[in-house]
Amino acid sequence: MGLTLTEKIIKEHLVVGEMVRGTEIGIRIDNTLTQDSTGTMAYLQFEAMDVPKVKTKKSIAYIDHNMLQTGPENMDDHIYIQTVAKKHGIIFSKPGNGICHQVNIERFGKPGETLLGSDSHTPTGGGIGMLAIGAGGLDVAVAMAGGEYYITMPEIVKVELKGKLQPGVTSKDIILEVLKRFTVKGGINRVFEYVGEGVKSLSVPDRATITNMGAELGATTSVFPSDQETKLFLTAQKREEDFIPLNADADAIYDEETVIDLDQLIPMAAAPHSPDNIKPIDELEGMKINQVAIGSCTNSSLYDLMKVASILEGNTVAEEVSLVISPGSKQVLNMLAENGYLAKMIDAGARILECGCGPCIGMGQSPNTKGISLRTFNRNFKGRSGTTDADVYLVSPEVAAISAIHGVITNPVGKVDEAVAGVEVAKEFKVHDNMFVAPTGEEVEVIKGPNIKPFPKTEKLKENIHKNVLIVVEDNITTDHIMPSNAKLLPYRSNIPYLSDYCLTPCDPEFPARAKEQGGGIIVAGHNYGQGSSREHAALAPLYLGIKAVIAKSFARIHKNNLINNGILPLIFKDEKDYDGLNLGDSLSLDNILVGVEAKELIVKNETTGKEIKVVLDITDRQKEMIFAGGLINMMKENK
Ligand code: MIC
Ligand code: SF4
Repeated sequence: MGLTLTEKIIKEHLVVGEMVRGTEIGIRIDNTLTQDSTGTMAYLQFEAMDVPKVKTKKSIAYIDHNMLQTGPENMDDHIYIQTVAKKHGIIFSKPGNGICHQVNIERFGKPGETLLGSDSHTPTGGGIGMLAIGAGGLDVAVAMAGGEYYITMPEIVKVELKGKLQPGVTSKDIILEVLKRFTVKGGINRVFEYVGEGVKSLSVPDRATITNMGAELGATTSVFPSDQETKLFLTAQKREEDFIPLNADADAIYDEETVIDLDQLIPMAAAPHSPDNIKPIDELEGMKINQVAIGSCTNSSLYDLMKVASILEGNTVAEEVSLVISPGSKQVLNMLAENGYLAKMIDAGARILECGCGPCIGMGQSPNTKGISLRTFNRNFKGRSGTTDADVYLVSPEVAAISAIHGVITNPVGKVDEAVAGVEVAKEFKVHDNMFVAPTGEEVEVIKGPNIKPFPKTEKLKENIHKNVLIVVEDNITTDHIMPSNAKLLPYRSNIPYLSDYCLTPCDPEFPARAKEQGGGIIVAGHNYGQGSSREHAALAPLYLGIKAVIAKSFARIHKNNLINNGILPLIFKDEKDYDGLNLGDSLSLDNILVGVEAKELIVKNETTGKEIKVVLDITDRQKEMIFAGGLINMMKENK
């Protein structure tokens, strides 16, 4: 029986378990990446493991999120990461070098290898044929220390691409189509594997847009074959030696198949406030816009930005529109400067930002009150832009650029064909790796500024929990709700006590105060709780506030792992209807917890209503041990 590409890479890296769908497997991690806003916690945890040098092939620490530096906190974090990286054998990518996923695919991505990153968009690496997975910082720290990474052996979805995209339609529209079909929770414990004739016509940057935004499906990852296009890209990056051909066997067996006819695809947008709220551009055409933001790890490659520049050339951004462009990397910006495309953008009236995440994570450029913002990014959760009542539409660079000129949402088909016709992926990239700092092996003093506070400690699981319901939230609550990030909060990613005062405030501003007053409690949630980012802070802040358990209809993969890693019980309603019976302030009793966790089924008594409900723990035996120990670090200490 043939193997899928995913199975082939997993087989090469399998350390624990067998490739049986739904069972837990441990895989060897070749490479890791961190970024600054999850990195400080990851490195504090790595330091606690007492491992002198990382054991991976390559580990890279990027600075790309917190770059506004409105106070000393950001740069304190950068210096901590730079010094800790140098000490432990980690390559440091200086601020300004670019967004981790864009730079990683340019300079380090290697077909057939594994990559674990403390950022949910790490699957971008699947565009170059890697098995690239996002995780919490602690899991990345363990991988840097040589430990395997555990996942549920995923189901594998075959996405067959037929035909060829029409001018004005892009790879962004392919992933929007996949999101329309599968939704933001359709990818949990699944890998999306792209195959078929249509793959050949997609360049590596096109593919990376798709694998990047595959994160929005909740998928473990997405992957493309490594073929002639991959070889061309690696050769152009002067890394031809990193190429190996890789694809699925012709008789590989998939768990589900879907076919996308590229010829039929049309430009689309993800409408507010979810990446799966897909609408055809035609339906939105003519809507007045206030802002256009082009960039992010989804669409900031040289190829994308040259198309944008070509559309803008000779035009002027509409009077009432602010257009901001953030190039994905120093390589991209440098080449745009050299080939004159940067001048075309500036001339049209674009505001050029530095290479980084910027507006994607609300680090500046928040839209106006009730503003309409068109973004080439991957997430449009309510409030993520920094403006609570703004409406954010996610679109391709083509839609963004043409709409910026017209001042209204505009279908690019027939309007940009000529402009973008000549734009191709570079045959030779400008390679000058001078913003990477290599670890030298010398003695390094790790510098921790006053903003860097220790991560909260966890304790062994207790026999009973008697606590109140502190909040009841609906389906698809994101980690942006649980631990909001914006220009005001991102500087405090190393300071959990400070951040905890903002925990879940987009859902209920009183939550942190209530949690503190009652000495902790229980969160009740709907489906897909914790979707979105990998930020461990969405578990660490509740931990700090004394949250003992979350009872939900279902959980997103990374967030569930982060809860378990920190000793918080991720309980699932056995009967979903019981969600309706729990209300804010209800007093809950969980008794005989140790026995219940062992059996992976517990009884929750609602002392307020007198009703008993059943909840289950969908965890592996390894995770059970972690829950008993009160989290991963405690478990590691116990097993020493
Ligand atoms: C995001 O896009 O939400 C982030 C910011 O990159 C996060 C990481 C973080 O919260 O620091 C992610 O995607 O994991
Ligand atoms: Fe940065 Fe946005 Fe990408 Fe997250 S999604 S890594 S914030 S550019």
